[in-house]
Amino acid sequence: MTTHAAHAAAHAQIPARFADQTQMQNRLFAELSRMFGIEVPLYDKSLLVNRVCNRAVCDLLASMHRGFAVSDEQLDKTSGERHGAIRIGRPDEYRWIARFFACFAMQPHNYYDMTSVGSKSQPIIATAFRSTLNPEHRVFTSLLQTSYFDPQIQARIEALLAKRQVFSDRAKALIETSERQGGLSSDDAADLIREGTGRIFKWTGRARDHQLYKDLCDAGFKIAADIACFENHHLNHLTPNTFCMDLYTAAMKRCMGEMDDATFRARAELALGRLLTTGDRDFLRLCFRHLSREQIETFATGNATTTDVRAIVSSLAERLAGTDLNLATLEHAGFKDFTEGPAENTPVLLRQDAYKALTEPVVFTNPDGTTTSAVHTARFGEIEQRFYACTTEGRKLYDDCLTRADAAREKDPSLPKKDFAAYEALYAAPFAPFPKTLTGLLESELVYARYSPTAKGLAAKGSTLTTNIHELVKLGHARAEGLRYEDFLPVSAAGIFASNLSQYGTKSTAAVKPDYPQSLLEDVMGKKVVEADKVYRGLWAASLLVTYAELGLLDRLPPAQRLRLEEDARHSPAGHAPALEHAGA
Ligand code: OOG
Ligand code: NI
Repeated sequence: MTTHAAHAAAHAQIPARFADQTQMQNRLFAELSRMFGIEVPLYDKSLLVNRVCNRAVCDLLASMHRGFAVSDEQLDKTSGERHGAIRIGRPDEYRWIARFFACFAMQPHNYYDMTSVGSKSQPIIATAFRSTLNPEHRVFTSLLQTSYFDPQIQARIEALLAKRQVFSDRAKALIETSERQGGLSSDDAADLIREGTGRIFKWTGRARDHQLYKDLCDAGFKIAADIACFENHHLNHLTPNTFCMDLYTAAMKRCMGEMDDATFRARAELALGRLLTTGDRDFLRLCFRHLSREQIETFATGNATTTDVRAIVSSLAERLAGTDLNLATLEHAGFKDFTEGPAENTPVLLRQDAYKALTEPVVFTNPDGTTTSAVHTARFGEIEQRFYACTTEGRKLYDDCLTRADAAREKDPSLPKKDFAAYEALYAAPFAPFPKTLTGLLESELVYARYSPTAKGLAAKGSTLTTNIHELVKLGHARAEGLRYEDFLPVSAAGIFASNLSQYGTKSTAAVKPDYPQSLLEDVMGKKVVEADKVYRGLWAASLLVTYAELGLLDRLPPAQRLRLEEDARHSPAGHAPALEHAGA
């Protein structure tokens, strides 16, 4: 299937007798979150911490923007976004997983070759399943590459993996039904979701072959042990979104007993205080996608001050001191010392942080029928905050800045704990080339936006002559909405594998490390990977063409520029291609 056809299929009209696939997706992730909350009490509590922090952010935003209000119900909905991570052992299992997610309108986006990220490399290739447009949920899905290892280890891993059946016959039948009919009845949809939470993604606390597990871990192949010795594709983590990363991480450290009340208040006042400048209309649009740009423009500017910040932090601090949020009483391995991704003041791509992997009891059944009680450390508690999607130039700049920031951090890894302010300044310095506002980022062409004409622009149609989009925005004839980054970052992901395996990387022990091209994973799935960058660029280009057309400026565009935009717009998801004929071209 071509990328285009894949989009068309993903957005094809589903007949009403079938369950809506987006609703199925929301249901699946709500149920997975419930399942994970029961499996891991610390995760459940971390959701509560996130909720009270997000509420605090909303309270501040409400005093900054008159008319802005988020009900508890809406907050729960907005905070329901999740990304999961699973690790698959066999290619045939991976194909079933791809087919399973397709039932929920989730398609593979981007290819991540984790075997070639330097010293952090893992024997893993991956893609992320998500909806192409407005995704709320994603699953980073890894496939173990046994050819990364020497033939002996490879054979032992494959022999053990060959003995499991993760998908029940019922699950397979439901997936086939969905493919044949083009959807599932609501009863069948509920059954398929139950297959997910009751079996496919469930943590059972049972594993197989303790000798192999030990041999793999001792040899440094912890990721292979995490995959091969278990009975199914248990969730490694299920990550919610925060509106304010630094507020959340401080709150978690406070609740987990790593930070005293005074330090928490200072940290929280700093984080929320920064929102007084950064929490503008663009920020509202980024966090609250149920609000349209037009609705947001009706909000009047409030007069929030640091006094409001202090009051909000004060009641948040009291809430966190509640006995129900005393997470120090739960067994845990602490919170990470620093956040992955761009510096706090640079709103691009995504920032991620986590409480470290928990050590959980596991009972192994051995080949001779005996059992061994042991522990396994892999599942951890990630959090993320998403910002703007970068252009190719933006991404290159990000990668450069990150390399320098990482190097600066590695010179003194204890700095975040010793002197947080000094650490923040050190880490932010390499990101200085990035403008810090959406307008600045767009004018430097480092991020993507979706443009549209304003009423003022339409009224002035014919009188403006510039085709410079930034000029048009300044004149108030067009508006921009930053496109949110919906994917993952290979270097951050490598850091995540590293931190939850407490191991930097896994070296290949094959005679010659094989290459792992994208086509390998596409052959496994029997479908193409959607190139997310082309989609962001397509949405950007299509919106520009419509804007120019509606403002009567299309004919003024230099022909080469117009041709390039039309070329790029072809990758805009189906149903969102510019309707130029109707737009007065
Ligand atoms: C997946 C690591 C990638 C992320 O957020 O980048 C990931 C894993 O640990 O299995 O989840
Ligand atoms: Ni993750």
